[in-house]
Amino acid sequence: MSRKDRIAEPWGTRTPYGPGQSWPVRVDTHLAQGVTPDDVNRWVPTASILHSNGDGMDIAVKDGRIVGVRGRADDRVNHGRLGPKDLFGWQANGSADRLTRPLVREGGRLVETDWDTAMDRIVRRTRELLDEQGPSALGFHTTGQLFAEEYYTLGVIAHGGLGTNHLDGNTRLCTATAAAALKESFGCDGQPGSYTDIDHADAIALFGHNMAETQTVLWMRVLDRLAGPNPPELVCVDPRPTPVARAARVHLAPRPGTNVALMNALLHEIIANDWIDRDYLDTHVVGFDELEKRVADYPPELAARICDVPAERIRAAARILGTAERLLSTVLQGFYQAHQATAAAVQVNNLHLLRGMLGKPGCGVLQMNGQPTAQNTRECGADGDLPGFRNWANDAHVAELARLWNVAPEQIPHYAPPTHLMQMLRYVEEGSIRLLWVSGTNPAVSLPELARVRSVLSQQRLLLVVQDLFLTETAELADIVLPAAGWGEKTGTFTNADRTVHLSEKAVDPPGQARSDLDIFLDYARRLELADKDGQPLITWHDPESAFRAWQECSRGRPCDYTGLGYAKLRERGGIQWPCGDDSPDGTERLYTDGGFWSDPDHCESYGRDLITGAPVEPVEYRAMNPSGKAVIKAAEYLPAHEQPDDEHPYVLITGRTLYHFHTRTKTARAPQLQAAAPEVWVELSVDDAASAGIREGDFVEVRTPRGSVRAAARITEIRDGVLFVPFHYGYWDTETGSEPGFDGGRAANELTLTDWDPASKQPIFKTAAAALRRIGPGAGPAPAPTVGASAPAGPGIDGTRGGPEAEADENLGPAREGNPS
Ligand SMILES: Nc1nc2c(c(=O)[nH]1)N[C@H]1C(S)=C(S)[C@@H](COP(=O)(O)OP(=O)(O)OC[C@H]3O[C@@H](n4cnc5c(=O)[nH]c(N)nc54)[C@H](O)[C@@H]3O)O[C@H]1N2
Ligand SMILES: Nc1nc2c(c(=O)[nH]1)N[C@H]1C(S)=C(S)[C@@H](COP(=O)(O)OP(=O)(O)OC[C@H]3O[C@@H](n4cnc5c(=O)[nH]c(N)nc54)[C@H](O)[C@@H]3O)O[C@H]1N2
Ligand SMILES: [Mo]
Repeated sequence: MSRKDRIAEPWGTRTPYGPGQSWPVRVDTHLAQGVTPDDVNRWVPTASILHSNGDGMDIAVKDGRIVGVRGRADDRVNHGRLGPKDLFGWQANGSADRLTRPLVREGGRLVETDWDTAMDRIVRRTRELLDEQGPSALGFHTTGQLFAEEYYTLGVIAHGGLGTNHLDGNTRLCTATAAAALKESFGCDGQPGSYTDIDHADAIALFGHNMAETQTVLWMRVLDRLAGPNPPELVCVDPRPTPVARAARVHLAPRPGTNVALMNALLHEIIANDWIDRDYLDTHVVGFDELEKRVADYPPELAARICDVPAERIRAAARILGTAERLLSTVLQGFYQAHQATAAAVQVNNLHLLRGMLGKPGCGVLQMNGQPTAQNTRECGADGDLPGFRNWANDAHVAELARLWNVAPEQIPHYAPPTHLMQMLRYVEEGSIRLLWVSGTNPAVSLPELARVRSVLSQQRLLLVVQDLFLTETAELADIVLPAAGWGEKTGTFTNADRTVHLSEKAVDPPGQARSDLDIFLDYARRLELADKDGQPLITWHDPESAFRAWQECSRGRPCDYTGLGYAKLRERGGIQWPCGDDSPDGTERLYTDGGFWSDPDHCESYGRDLITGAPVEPVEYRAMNPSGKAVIKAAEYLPAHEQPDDEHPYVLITGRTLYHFHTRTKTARAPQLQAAAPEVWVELSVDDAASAGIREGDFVEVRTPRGSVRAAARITEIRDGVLFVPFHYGYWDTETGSEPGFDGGRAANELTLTDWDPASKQPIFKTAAAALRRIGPGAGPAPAPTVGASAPAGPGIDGTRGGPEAEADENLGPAREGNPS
């Protein structure tokens, strides 16, 4: 057993291992000051909720309160480890400023009320709008942070009960592109690979993914391989000096927004050197010829000019990707939050198809998720898809759902793809959506172009319902605020990025009158008397387990088959990967092991889209292109980002994350160790840019775009020249001004970002905008940015980020065993 300051050392102690060996166990525990393991009354199983990794953990309960957490040694995902956000973030549950009663707006102010009053107002307005305008007046904006049971219930209410097409999640901002890219290439959502591919890979490529800071436990697995015998070679594609970039054999730091040009050059090299698996392509894939023609136009020298990366380095990366025997790739927001998001992400799938590297140990693609339960938002049909990965454009799929729900097929909107979030916002702006119900997300900080978002959400004619744990910036704009129970206070299941399903059990009661999201949605359906076509209640379940059973039934025979899972099995066995049905009672480690895909025209989730225009492919067209259900290679030309730097706005602005905070900080700012590690917003810029602008470390600066401005302290790093980075975690709830910027400028990165999205996935572009930078004056010492991670200062002389005794966690290394060389 050892104790470590896990703010200063986020990844903890190394436990090296070699290829094909099993990852050694290390159990991480953090308990509140003064609490010992003997004091703990119960350990309640769950999984981590502050990223998509799905680390198995137990919540320590003492006297009805959460007092700490411990990783689960036997969990397939983390083998006992936890990251800093999970070790400390649970403290937010017990925060004194949790919402405990419903609030309604009276005379301009939010005042406390009871559940009947709040729910009756929502139900009355719903009825009025249905009568006056029909279901298109109702919109739902949900999240990637509830449980499967809750999404499924919301999906049935919206699609089957109300008949509105306007249901989407913040997953649109997050992993819409992951889903879109998987659908384009394999006909269906669902990660081909598994985290265990890290144990086998001899090369790992991370495309726009700062795994070290955003999936700390998965990065521990990579670090342990790097510290062991025969380590894998890493390729990193990221304009910032992330820990991934520092650990990489080859780091490509492209100009933001140029991923497609870079990918095309990498594929050009792979084809030119004949590093391709012709048998695999002939048997299992369509579309190779088009790709070959397309990438012929992208020699490394061309990409080198577009991306401003040395051609030799592109060749070096291509050699690793092209000659690896077991290649694992991961893709995340550096690719997804861009103007050619799907086009770029699909090229990573193409790389694996070219090399026949799918469905074998070490050969996976992880089109990553970000949020803990984003996979469920997508599966359960709460994000702009129909549940069970059903195809809205396939009448047989809609009929199947109609049978399951006992409603008429016409009741389920399928005249067009479900409305994407940015379009919903437009409908609110124009006044056709009059009731917007926001659950588990904070759009007044997380959506692009916040000045517009605030004005859209605060319109008089809109009834805005916000269901949250805290009075967020969005809740402050609401007409009705519903207090929700969170993780640890309710039971349900959720699925991580490698398809591992965990049961998360209720450990403690929610505060005050807060209720689970499931109970709130069920109550709404009951009060509205939503009925099936025989006049019976549409919703036939009443609690988490019965909701899960209904969802299992919906998933039957579909790629995400849950029928072999159940609460009892999940309790007994911990995390299990779907599909899990009659043929696969133990779950499924890797998809597509036999080169068979779910892309058959009758079976597939989507017929795909044109990557450049986003236009949906017609069913007949798809049938002609892919009659026998093979994987699909789609090529794309590079197009420049829409907003380019000019004299007035000479920098490219990108936004993203730091290790210590989660999103809009509603949880992590309420955990003292995490908040202290990254207390205020900052802006990163390069050594040369700082020198030419006369800016020194810690100076107070203003970043401005045509949308707005942010004021922050400058952190000088090894980021590439011409690029500014602002973390998007800092809104206004913990400032004097509340929901809006102060008189001297903003703090939220999204004051700066633009209203624009990828044509295929409709995911907004958070990672390219043209910006100006101006020095305002000296700061009070170095910027408040962590020294750990991508925000590490370029020069010496700045104290390292530490947590001190309060941030210590126990690390219990498992017994040395085979596979553990130390
Ligand atoms: N600590 C922490 N962890 C989290 C979260 C969190 O808020 N905090 N959120 C979770 C969620 S929901 C998500 S979606 C994930 C996101 O996880 P990541 O995608 O890893 O995080 P980001 O910081 O948004 O972006 C990743 C990288 O993209 C790079 N990038 C920017 N522009 C470009 C470009 O044009 N090309 C390339 N190749 N790279 C570019 C940035 O420099 C950045 O390092 O993290 C999850 N985990
Ligand atoms: N500029 C910029 N903007 C971005 C990004 C970026 O990289 N740059 N990333 C985007 C991405 S990937 C994401 S995922 C989004 C995240 O953006 P948001 O979803 O807006 O951010 P969160 O802070 O996670 O908001 C979740 C809310 O749900 C509440 N909550 C937590 N658990 C529960 C629960 O069980 N029930 C209910 N009802 N509420 C709950 C929390 O208190 C919080 O207010 O931001 C996006 N916006
Ligand atoms: Mo996300």
